[in-house]
Amino acid sequence: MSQLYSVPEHIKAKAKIDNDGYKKLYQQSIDDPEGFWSEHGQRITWFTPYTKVKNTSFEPGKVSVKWYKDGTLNACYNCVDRHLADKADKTAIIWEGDDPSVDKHITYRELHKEVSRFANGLKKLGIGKGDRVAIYMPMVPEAAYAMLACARIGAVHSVIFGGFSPNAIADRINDCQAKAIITADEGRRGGSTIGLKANVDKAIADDACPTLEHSIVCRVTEGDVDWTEGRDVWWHELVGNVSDECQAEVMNAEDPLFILYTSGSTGKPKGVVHTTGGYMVYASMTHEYVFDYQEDEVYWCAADVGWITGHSYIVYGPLANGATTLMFEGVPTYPGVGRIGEIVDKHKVNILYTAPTAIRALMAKGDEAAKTSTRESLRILGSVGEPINPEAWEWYHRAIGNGKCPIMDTWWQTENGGILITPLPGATDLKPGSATRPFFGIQPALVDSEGNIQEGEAEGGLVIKDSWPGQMRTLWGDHERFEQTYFSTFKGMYFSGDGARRDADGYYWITGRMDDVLNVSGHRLGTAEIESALVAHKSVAEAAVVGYPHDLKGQGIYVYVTPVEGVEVTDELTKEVRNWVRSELSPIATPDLIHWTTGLPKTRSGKIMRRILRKIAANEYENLGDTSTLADPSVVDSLIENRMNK
Ligand code: 6R9
Repeated sequence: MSQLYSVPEHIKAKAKIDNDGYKKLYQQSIDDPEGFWSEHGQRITWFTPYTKVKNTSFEPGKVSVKWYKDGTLNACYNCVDRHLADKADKTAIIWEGDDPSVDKHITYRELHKEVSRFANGLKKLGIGKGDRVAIYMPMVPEAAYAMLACARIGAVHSVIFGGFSPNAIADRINDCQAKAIITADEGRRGGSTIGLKANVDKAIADDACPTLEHSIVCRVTEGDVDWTEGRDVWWHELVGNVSDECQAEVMNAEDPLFILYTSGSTGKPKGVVHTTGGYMVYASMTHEYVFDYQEDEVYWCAADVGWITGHSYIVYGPLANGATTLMFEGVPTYPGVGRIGEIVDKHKVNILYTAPTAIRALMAKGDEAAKTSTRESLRILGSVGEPINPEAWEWYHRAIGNGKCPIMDTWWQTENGGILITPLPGATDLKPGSATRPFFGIQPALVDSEGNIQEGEAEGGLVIKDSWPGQMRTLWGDHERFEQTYFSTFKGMYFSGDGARRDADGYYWITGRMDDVLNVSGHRLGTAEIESALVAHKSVAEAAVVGYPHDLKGQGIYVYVTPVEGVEVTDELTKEVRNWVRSELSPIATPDLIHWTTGLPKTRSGKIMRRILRKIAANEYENLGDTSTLADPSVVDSLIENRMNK
């Protein structure tokens, strides 16, 4: 039995919701979703009020998700303009540079000016409502300005994580037919620079992205860049002589706000589409309640804007709530392992939301990470991205939170728009490793392989039985794949792809992905994507990729490859293949272990038996299951014999 951490008195005293409050509101949200979301939709400022609230169906063949469908609003207006009346001089964004001596405070008034100017700049280039704009930026305030400026003029942004390589950039631009990309000369991270514009140049060279007309470049490091006249334009020149005023476009609640690509179990990344009204309601409401955000607190989500966590909990949620949100350019371990705590002390951070992978990296250094700071300002901690193991949870609680800050272990996905399963600071007693209970309006269930709902204490596939406002609406340009991916495994329910267990108290424990998706340091990667990068190498004939338990990364990438006939396998080649994946896809997809083999375990119909490969990678040789259907069972023995060491 793990220890139970009850709600600390000092948290309870201030909290917006206690346990009775949670139970009452939750019940109301399930008994009367229409009434509940009609009331809470009011937290957003609407240009035209909605009369419709929930129009959703999970019915096979007719999956459709619409919320507030006759309301109109603008997401940027909600994040910026509506705070000018009473919070113009409040800090909206605290930006902390990679270099610890550099930071910047941006007020809501300044944010309004910067965003409006850039929005006018975009308009000058002929970008408008409905156009898609890719954003490939480092963690600088301009990344947030760019997102908000798109939202202001009704353009649909698609942020591409700054760690992706040229091929991945090109795929994403082409899938959504982006008209422009916003990038920077270079980004800074952990004391080094990354040539972002150079990556974009490579991605779009030779007319590889035919829809792309403009590349807008923000000057960040002043590093040298190549320049293509007519296509490339400097951000600062674009906004050189534009007005500070830009009317926010009137958008329908169901107009797309952004597309964000994420990995699935098949090769091609999926363009997850989020729309405006429901997303804003859900992002802002979860931000307020999950972190018990109180006026004048400093809130820091240490994610990257390239991921959904950055969208919902650095930009849209906190800014919609008029909060002060901290944006950090660097990494938790630079210049030293104490950086997170130092930033907390420097800016008096009250709420810190980060990922287990960062926590484990600091924990690996003993208590070094806590030595250079007091972190006395901290009140609430958060965790997201992967299961947090109880040891890391306890360490985070003790060493970072000084034993007094409750940890919100938040489970959710790109597809969900916002947090689905989570404690609330003033309401939930905590169990290390459990994401605990559903947020308002969320009906999780556990199903067996036939889709039968399991009651009470149980384990199974984690599904959500009904819609919530922040849910994705479709996959860009492929509604059929959307239905197929999320609603066909268990008919009439949204299937998350994760497995979970529910204990006797009704608490949920996420057990991890049930499909071919890896979670490496909190980054989602499809094994198929890595495999297609591998087989694109001239010496690789066939590849199979699986995850294995990794102390720091959560999951490591274990690669089985067969060489092309006649190719000699050398250390040099292994290195080359590893670097190839880095540059073809992304450094985050770098294989940890590369296992050359002359054969892969296949069924007689030619399917690779990944179940076996996963077991071998995890060093679990007993219980390999039935290998009798293999075309050549001897392959397994040879794989075991040559298993790569950790
Ligand atoms: C927000 C985000 C989603 C996948 C998800 C699950 C894993 C996220 C978790 C968690 C256990 C948590 N995941 N939070 N697992 N406990 N608190 O991370 O979105 O990048 O789409 O990843 O991450 O496996 O399915 P995304």
